[in-house]
Amino acid sequence: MENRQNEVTMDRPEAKKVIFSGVQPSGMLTIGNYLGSIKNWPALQDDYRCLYCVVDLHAITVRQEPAELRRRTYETLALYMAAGLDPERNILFVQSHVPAHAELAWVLNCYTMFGELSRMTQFKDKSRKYATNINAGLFTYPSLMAADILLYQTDLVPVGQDQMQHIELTRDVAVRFNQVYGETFRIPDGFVPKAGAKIMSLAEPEKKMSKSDSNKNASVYILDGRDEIVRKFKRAVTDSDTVVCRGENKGGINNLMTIYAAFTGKTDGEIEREFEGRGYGDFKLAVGETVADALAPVQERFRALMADKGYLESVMKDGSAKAFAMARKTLSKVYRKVGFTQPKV
Ligand code: AQP
Repeated sequence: MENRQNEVTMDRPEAKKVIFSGVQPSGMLTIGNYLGSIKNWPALQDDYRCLYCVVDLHAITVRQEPAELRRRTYETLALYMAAGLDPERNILFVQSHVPAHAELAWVLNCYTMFGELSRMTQFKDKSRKYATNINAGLFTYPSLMAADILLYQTDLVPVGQDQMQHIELTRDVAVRFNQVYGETFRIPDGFVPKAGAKIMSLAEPEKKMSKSDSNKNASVYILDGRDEIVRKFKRAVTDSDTVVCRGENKGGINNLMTIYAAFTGKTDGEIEREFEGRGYGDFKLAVGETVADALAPVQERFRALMADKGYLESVMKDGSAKAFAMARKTLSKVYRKVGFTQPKV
């Protein structure tokens, strides 16, 4: 979908469109995060100006153990690179290293309606899941996400299906701000991958696979060992049918077909033919082995990167300096438009 408004009034000198996305370091990343987001990013690095952020500010909307949050921040950045992102061709950084995210989020909070935030599915889900900690940050999470995106005059936001509602809200807030103050933000489009847009839990296939699921058998983590991966797929909840094909009331098999298709590029028809006359057991084993094979090189690169913390820190530093330079321009423009005075230096 193209934006006429962007085409007409928000031309930028650089030719490449801007892509922004991120992952919360709120747990070990799952194959849901992998298929819905980071696996798709390296293919974009030559044709777009790409920024990928480890969104630690978002992560604390749910209680985190500080030492673990720090470790997961490094791990998430290392996984970005292990999945194929080159820090020379992408801006890779940590959200809290660029204060403009929190600063713009505050301004956008004042242009986002209580009713809009109340309708967000993620807020409703997380309020149920963390009933004793329904904090204001959890509620205003989408305003921070809007700030992340709008700061960089982003054109496209690659995300899993679950985040599309937040992208819609980002667009609404940007349009509202532009209507009041004149053209300030580009209006971004979200886009979801064809395969792997929504990977479901292996234990409860009606629920999304999540890194923070307390049932460790429900999620396959990118860093799970081969045996662990195969074991989890063998235990995956299916149904009483025996034929490998999609169908109503076959949520578990539908999900395994989605995962298998995303890792192999095979169509549903090809998968059905491959497993014709064979039971679910064979299919589950094949999915497990395929996923383990595909993740092995990512895990190897991850381990090498984690062994060099100094290098990861240099990537963070370089990335945040580049991100800051872009973010500062948008933030100054916003501050000027809303009527803030600029300090004299
Ligand atoms: N199950 C999924 N299938 C496909 N894509 C998914 N994503 C998340 N889960 C799936 C995509 O991963 C990116 C990063 O997500 P996030 O860390 O910002 O937060 P999330 O969507 O809330 O992911 P989780 O794993 O469920 O985290 P927790 O448990 O901490 O809430 C996004 O592009 C998302 O769409």
